[in-house]
Amino acid sequence: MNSQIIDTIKQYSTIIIHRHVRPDPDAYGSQLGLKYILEHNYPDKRILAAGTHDYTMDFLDFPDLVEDQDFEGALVIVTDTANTERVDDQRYKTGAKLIKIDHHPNDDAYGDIVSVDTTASSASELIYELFTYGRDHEGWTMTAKAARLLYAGIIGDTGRFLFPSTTQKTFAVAGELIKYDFDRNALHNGMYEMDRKLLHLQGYMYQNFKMDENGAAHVKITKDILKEFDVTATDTSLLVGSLGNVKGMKAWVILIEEDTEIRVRLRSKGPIINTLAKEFGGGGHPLASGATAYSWQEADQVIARLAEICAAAN
Ligand SMILES: [Mn+2]
Repeated sequence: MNSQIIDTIKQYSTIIIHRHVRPDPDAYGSQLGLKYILEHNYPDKRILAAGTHDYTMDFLDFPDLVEDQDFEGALVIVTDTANTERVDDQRYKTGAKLIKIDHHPNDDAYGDIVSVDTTASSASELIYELFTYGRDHEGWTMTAKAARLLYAGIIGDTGRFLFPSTTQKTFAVAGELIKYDFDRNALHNGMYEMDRKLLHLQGYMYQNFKMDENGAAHVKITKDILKEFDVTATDTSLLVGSLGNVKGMKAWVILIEEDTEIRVRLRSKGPIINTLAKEFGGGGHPLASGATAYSWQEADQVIARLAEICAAAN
C-alpha cells in the first residue's frame, strides 16, 4: 500500500493534503507532517495543506491558503478523516486523484487508494510508517519540523501514551521522532497548558456531572453556562477526557449546547460507544466518538442509551 501511495505521489506536481474539521493535534500532525516530509524530499513539487485554521492549534502550525485552481490536476491526500462529510474543505473532491490515509474504522472507504489501519495509534503514526517506506526505498529523509508535527499527533491521539491504542510500535516511532531537534517541552506546554477560564469550567463539570450505579455519566453544558464561564463550544473539546479520572466511571457523555444543535461528545473506558454515536448520526472510535443532537429531548435519549450500554456491560 505504501509503495502504491509513493508511486502515486511521484506522478503529481501538486499535492494537496486535507484533514478533518474541528482539528486536533493528530489532524494537523498527520497533514502537516506529511506536507513537510514531501516538501523536503520533492523540492520541485508544490505541497499544500488545506482546511480552515483553528486557533486551538496556534501552538502547533498553520495550513495554507489553497485556491480553486490549485486542485486542477492535483493529487489530494486526506489524513485522519473517517468519512467524507468530515473532510475540512470539500474541494477535496475536485482533484485528479484521491488517497485516504486513516486509522478510524473504514466505514466510508472513499478515495482511489484507501490506506486504513485501525491498529495504528494515530494517523501520524501511519505517516511515519509511510516515511519509513520512503526512506528505505526512495532515500527519503525526515526534518525536525515534520518530526515535531508527527510526535504531537501521536501524543495527542494516545493521551500521552495512556490510551489502549498505544502499542510497542507507537513507543518505537515516538522514540525515533524525539531524535530530531525540536523543543518537546514547549510543544507539551502548548498542548496541555489551559486557560484558567477553561479550568473553571472543568471545575463546574466535576461538580455537576451525574453518574449512575453502572458508571454511566453525563454533564450538560448549556449556552448560559458557556457564557458564564466565557468559553466557546469548541474550547470544551479540551475538557472531554477529564471525567475519565472519576473512580467507577465507565463511559460518559458531555452535551454542549450551540445555537442550533447540541454537540455530543462520548468517551468510554470499556463499553463500545461509537455504535451509540452512529445512532445519532455521528461516529468515531469505539471508545471516543461524537454526534449531534437537535434538542435536549434528543440529548436525553443519548444519556438513556448510554445508561443501557453501561448496564449491559456490567
Ligand atoms: Mn487521529
